Amino acid sequence: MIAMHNSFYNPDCLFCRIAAGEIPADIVYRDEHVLAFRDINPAAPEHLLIIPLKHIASLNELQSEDKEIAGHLLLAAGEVARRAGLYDSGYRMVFNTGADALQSVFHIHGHLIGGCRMGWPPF
Ligand code: IU
Repeated sequence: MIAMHNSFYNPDCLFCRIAAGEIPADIVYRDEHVLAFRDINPAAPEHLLIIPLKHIASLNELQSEDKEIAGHLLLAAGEVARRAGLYDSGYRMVFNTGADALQSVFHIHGHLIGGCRMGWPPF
């Protein structure tokens, strides 16, 4: 395969590699802008990650030119929740950003969690 080195795909990013099909994942949804797959270490009965196909490290790096991608990611949430059986019972979408939020993978991902009654606040 020809290595792609551009600002869209970062070969050192795990989630870029999942989006490119280089690393397997339990994919539940894909369209032209986003991909959703099950978290490998679920924190709830259902735990999915929705990511943009474009490499954007965190919400802090989101630019106004990414508006369509950002909107698309949120628009996809309802369909991802429906496919995971969470549409009617409810779910939570969280974007851990930076150190205090314990972000560990630096490619934007919305955690879509559900399948149980949750508490609030989360600390
Ligand atoms: P965080 O918000 O950056 O901490 O979330 C990263 C998530 O990515 C976390 O819930 C991990 O379980 C998940 N994950 C994954 O699904 N597959 C992997 O190979 C790795 C992490 I590494």
